[in-house]
Amino acid sequence: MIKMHVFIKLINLVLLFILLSCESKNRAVVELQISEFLAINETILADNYGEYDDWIELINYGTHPINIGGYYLSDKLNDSNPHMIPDTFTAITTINPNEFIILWCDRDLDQGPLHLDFKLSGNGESIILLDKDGTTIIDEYSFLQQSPDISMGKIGDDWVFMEYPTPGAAN
Ligand SMILES: [Ca+2]
Ligand SMILES: [Ca+2]
Repeated sequence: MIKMHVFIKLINLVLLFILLSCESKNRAVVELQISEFLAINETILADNYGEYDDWIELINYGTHPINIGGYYLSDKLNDSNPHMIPDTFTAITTINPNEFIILWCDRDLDQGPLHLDFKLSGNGESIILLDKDGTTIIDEYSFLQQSPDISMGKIGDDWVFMEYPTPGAAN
């Protein structure tokens, strides 16, 4: 009788272990988030070519460096041809824990690996960050009409307008 009791406990433990392993697999995420963007940039920040182009800020909220080379971004849901960040510029495309990276939405692909093949519409659209398979969504945000030099940033779980944008720094 006691042996059976121990056996059942053991089975329960095994089942719990299997359940927990499955759950952690389902929850596996890339610890990247879209943290801020500016769709109408007039005077806030210029790129490496002195151009006030639209920008997106990503944060690595994990505890390890993440190379965003090989990940995809798009301004459309279900984009069959999203833009892949080049994966041969590790030093430029790696974000350290709790740090940020600025991606330029300017279609100036000859200006470096942090320049994307789309611009942001001030009338509103979406920003989608995709995993290396080009289809799994890591993060996304759809926005409405924007104003010049006022960014939108994520504070906690909320997206808010930011009169004082903070590209490359915490919101
Ligand atoms: Ca540019
Ligand atoms: Ca920021």
